[in-house]
Amino acid sequence: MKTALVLIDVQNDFCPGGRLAVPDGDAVVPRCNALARAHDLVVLTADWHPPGHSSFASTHRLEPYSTVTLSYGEQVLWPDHCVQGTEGARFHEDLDTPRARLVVRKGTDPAIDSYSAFFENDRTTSTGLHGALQELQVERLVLAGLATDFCVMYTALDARRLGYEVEVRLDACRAIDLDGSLNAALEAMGRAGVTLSDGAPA
Ligand code: VGL
Ligand code: ZN
Repeated sequence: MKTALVLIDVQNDFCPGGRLAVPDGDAVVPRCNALARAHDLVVLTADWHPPGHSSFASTHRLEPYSTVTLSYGEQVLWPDHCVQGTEGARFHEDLDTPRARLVVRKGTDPAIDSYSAFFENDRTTSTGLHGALQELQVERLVLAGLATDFCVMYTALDARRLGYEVEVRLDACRAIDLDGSLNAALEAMGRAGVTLSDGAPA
């Protein structure tokens, strides 16, 4: 079965010192590099927002981590992060994936956030990744990166819905963990039939 490794949002703003730093986020970098060396097909995703994006608290003059209702439903508001073309939006400088074949940028529509690498948060706007993976005859995905409880989880759940076998390498992920969101994410992924692994031999 053909497998793709998808490395999610290993960007400066999600690492210590970044605008939406995930605790210990940079710990995933060497682990993602090792995974990339072990896979033939590597896909990178990048959160890539225009300035004034609707997921930014500053756009609504509200506090970060509050929520608002947008056209597609409830949306958590974040500090400004991963603004197109900025240093914070670049991949971590130690991410070493020279053979990566596809880069998927998401969250580019000012009005719609996108946690999943497949569909934006309106659940219908496609990023194009599924089509690309289908053309490459990929049936199984290995996921790692940031953050376990947002972009990794939404990508994993959409991938299951689309019919992929999915393994999330928890040792190569780190979480934001807002109000128990990490535990909720692990449960949701388990229920959806995602294999949660830590890289130890089975
Ligand atoms: C992410 C919050 C906002 C993520 C992206 O990559 O998990 N989280 N934008
Ligand atoms: Zn974002």
